[in-house]
Amino acid sequence: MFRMTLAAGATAVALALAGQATAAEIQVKMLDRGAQGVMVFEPSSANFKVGDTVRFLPTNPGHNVETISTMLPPGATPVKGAMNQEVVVKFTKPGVYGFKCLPHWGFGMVFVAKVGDGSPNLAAAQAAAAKTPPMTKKRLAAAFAALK
Ligand SMILES: [Cu+2]
Repeated sequence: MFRMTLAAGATAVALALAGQATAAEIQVKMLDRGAQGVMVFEPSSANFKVGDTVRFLPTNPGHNVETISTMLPPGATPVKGAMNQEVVVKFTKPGVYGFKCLPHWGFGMVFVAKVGDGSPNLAAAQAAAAKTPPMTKKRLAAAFAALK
């Protein structure tokens, strides 16, 4: 019994160390309909560490993903995916990254990534979000609210 407990403890430590060394990937679906309504990225926001990646999956056709120019950390590279294209973005700079589906921007089809504590442009990104069309603004506010 004592030996089993020790082994379980060692496994937990090994897993914790592996978690620190391995960058995480979060998958985001592009959907015609999701839990938040029509034309959504699901999930609509997530927290990342520098070095993590996000993979946008064209689950339903008719969507693309590209960065929102006013919601990008200083020095970060803009991204523009083609329609129905899977896009993988590795976050090399801390800050807030806004993504949109161009055809459904007005519907509020947006995704927000907060990398690290987001501090380089968190305030600027939230100020930019407040100036977007009504449905977009509402979805962006919900996306920010769901972040840690
Ligand atoms: Cu779309």
